[in-house]
Amino acid sequence: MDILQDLENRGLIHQTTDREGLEKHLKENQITLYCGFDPTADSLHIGHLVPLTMLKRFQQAGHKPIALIGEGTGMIGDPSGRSSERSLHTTDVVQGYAAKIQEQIGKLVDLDTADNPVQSRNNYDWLGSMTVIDFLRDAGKHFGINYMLAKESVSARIEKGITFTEFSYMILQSLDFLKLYEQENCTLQIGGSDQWGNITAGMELIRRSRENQEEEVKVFGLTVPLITKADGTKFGKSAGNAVWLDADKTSPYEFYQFWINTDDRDVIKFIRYFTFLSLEEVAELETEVANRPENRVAQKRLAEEMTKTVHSEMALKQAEKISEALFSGDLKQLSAAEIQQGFKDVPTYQADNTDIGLIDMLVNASISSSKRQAREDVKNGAVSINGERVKELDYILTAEDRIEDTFTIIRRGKKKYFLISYK
Ligand code: 545
Repeated sequence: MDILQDLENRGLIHQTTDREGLEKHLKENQITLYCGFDPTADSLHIGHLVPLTMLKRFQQAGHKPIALIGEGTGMIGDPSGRSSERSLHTTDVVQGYAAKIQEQIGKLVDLDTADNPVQSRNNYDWLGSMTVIDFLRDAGKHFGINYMLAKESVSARIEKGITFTEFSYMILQSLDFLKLYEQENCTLQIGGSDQWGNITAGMELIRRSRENQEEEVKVFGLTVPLITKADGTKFGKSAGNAVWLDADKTSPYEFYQFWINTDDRDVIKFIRYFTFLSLEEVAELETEVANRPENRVAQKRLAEEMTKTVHSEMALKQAEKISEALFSGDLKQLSAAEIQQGFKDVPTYQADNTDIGLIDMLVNASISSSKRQAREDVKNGAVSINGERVKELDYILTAEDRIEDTFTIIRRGKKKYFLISYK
C-alpha cells in the first residue's frame, strides 16, 4: 500500500511540499526521513504520539526513519506555536530530560534494534561544538532577515517580543536538516503543523548551500494536523492536566480512562490517527459507533490499543481490572497499588492507627456532616466499607478492614468514594 495514500486516508497529512514529487520520491526510493523532539520536559505526552507513530508508519512502509533528540536546540527553545519567550533550563536539566525522552522514544519505536530500526541522533553532537564564527558565516549568510521575519513563529511574536536567541532557533533546526541530508541522505522532515516554518527553512538552507553543486536537490517536508476535538476543548488534557506517557506522571489507569472517555464524534478519528488498525477494521468500528454507541466498543478498542503500546499488556489488564471494580463496586479484588492508581482523585483522610467506631470515622473524615447524619447514612444502607454494605451503627473499624494493611475505602451513596490511609 502506498504510504502517502494510507496517511491521506487516515487524515494524517496537513501539508506537504511538492506533493507529486514526494509521491514519486517515496515510490522510487527507500528514503531517510526525520522528526525532532526537543527535551523541554522530562516526558512526552500523548500529543507527541502522532509524529512518533508516523515514524513507525514510514518504517513499516520500508523507509528509514530517524528520531532526532534536540539536546542542542533544547538549549535554545523553539518559538513556534508559543506566544511568549521560554525560560532557559540549565545544561544538566536539558541533558537529564534528553536521556528520559530518548528512553521513552526507544520504548515506543524499537530504537536502533530491529533489522530496519528507527535510528536516533542527537543534535548536540554537531550543534554543541559549532563556533559562533562558523554559525554566522556558514549558516547566517543564507538567511535574509526579511525571510525570517515573515515566518509565523517570529511574526506572531514581534509585538509581544522575541529575543535574538529564539529568533535564531530556525537556523539551528535548518542546520540539522542540512547535516542529516549531507551525512545520511535524509530527504524528508516531518513534524506537527507548528513545524512547517522550520521545516521549509531547512529545505531552503539545503538548496542554498548546494547551489554550486551539480546535483539536483530533492528534499521535502510533511506536517501532520493539530488534533482537535468536537467539543472545542483542547486535546490531550484530563481534568486540566496533560496526559503524559510516563507512568509515574499519568498512571496507566488514568491513561486508559482518558481514551475510554473519548467523545463518540472523535473516537474514529483518533483510532485512525493513533493506531495501526486497518482501515477495514476502522470502518467496522465506525458502524458500531453509529448503530450501538452505548456499547462504546470503539472507545474500548482505542483505550486497549493505546494502553498496550504505551505501557504494556499487563498495565492494560490492571487498568481494566480497576475500571471494572470501580464500576461494579466490588473492590475486594484490588491490591493496594491498584487502589492507589484508581483512587488518585478521591478525597483521602489520614486516620490514627487504632480501632475506631464507624460513626466517628465518618465524621472525622468529613464523609458525613455530623454524627446524626452519619447514623442516618448507616441506617439507610448508604455506607459501604471496601465494597460491602455495613448497617450496624456500632461497627468498629479494625486492621481487618484495611486492604493490604494500607487502605480502607468507604463509599457513601452510589458513587462518592473516600480513601482512608493510616498514620
Ligand atoms: C528540533 C530540531 C530539529 C527538528 C525538530 C526539532 C524540535 C522542534 C519542536 N518540536 C516539538 C517538541 O516538543 C517537545 C517534545 C518533548 C517534550 O519544537 N523544533 O520538540 C514537537 N515535536 C513533535 C511535533 C510537534 C512539535 O517534537 O513536531 O508538532 C508536536 O506534535 O511541537 O532538527
